[in-house]
Amino acid sequence: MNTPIKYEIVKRLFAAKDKPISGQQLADELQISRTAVWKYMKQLEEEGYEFEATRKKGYLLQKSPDTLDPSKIKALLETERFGREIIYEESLTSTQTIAHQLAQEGALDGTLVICEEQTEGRGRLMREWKSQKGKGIWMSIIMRPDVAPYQAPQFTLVAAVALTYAIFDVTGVSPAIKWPNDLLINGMKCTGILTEMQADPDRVNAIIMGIGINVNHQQEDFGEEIASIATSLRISLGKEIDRAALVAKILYYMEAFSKQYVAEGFEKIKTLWEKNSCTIGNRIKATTLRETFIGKAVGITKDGVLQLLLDDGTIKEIISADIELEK
Ligand code: BT5
Repeated sequence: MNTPIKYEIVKRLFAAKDKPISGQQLADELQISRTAVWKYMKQLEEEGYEFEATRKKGYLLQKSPDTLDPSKIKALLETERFGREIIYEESLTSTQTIAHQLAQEGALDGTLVICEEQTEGRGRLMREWKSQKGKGIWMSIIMRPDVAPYQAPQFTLVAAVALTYAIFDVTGVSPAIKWPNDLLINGMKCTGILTEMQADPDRVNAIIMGIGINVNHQQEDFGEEIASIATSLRISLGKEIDRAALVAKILYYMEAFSKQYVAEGFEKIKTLWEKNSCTIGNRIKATTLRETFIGKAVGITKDGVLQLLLDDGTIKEIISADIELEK
């Protein structure tokens, strides 16, 4: 699908950030007349875009409507493969469930499944993930890296690093990574990651990378169940965020960091992860399916396993758990 010209204009306005672009430059680059540019700008204004337009300097983007229109996401992409195929629906049960089906049917590496609302969004261990309509980013990426099944869990940490970078680029907010799969702002959860896979004994066929981000929620949008633990990017930033621009950046960093992980191993990701983590260095309680351990989180291994220094001086390696800060 070719990108509609209006989104080619949006792409250039986003890329220009706070520098205006002249109508003549847009006309030249897109090989259309000045009048055509003007007509597209009117069309965009009708859709909710706002520009500051000065005769001498040109157009400066002031506000863009918060839509997840796949043409808009595609216009903002800086990737080779990720997001080149997009399945977008108003409402889905869970983007994970749909992505699993599509992966089984042979969907390409980088295929994105995204929606405005999930009716059966889920977290780990089949916990519920609240996915309110039009407020967040509820998406799954089908990835087909050439790795063995034991390397799949590290993709949760790859995603955590990628998301931290993307969120910072688009909003200036720096979330902290809580091992293994949460991003927090001021101790409250704004993002959850769910990594699942389809594999043969020695080879991964697909990783289904589920990402849920509370983006434009206001405090009253969170129901009673999660009001005391959840936050959004908007609450932190104090203004609305363009979700399509954030999705495009996430795809960019996900592609870049997973490529780096596959080509060079986990070491660099591990360093970035530890730098942005709020887990390492703290005394925590880790609850696994069977037991509870208390100790100081001293690091992660090259496989992404959490190392806990217990009070008896031994190191306990935790593969999977829920963790809480311990006073
Ligand atoms: C997670 O699980 O944090 C992974 C969440 C992954 C969600 C995405 S959305 C797109 C894709 N499609 C899906 O169906 N899922 C993925 P976990 O660590 O188990 O945390 C779940 C817990 O987080 C719940 O038990 C609640 O306490 C809390 N929670 C639920 N919804 C939340 C929200 N919107 N914001 C913050 N916390 C929430």
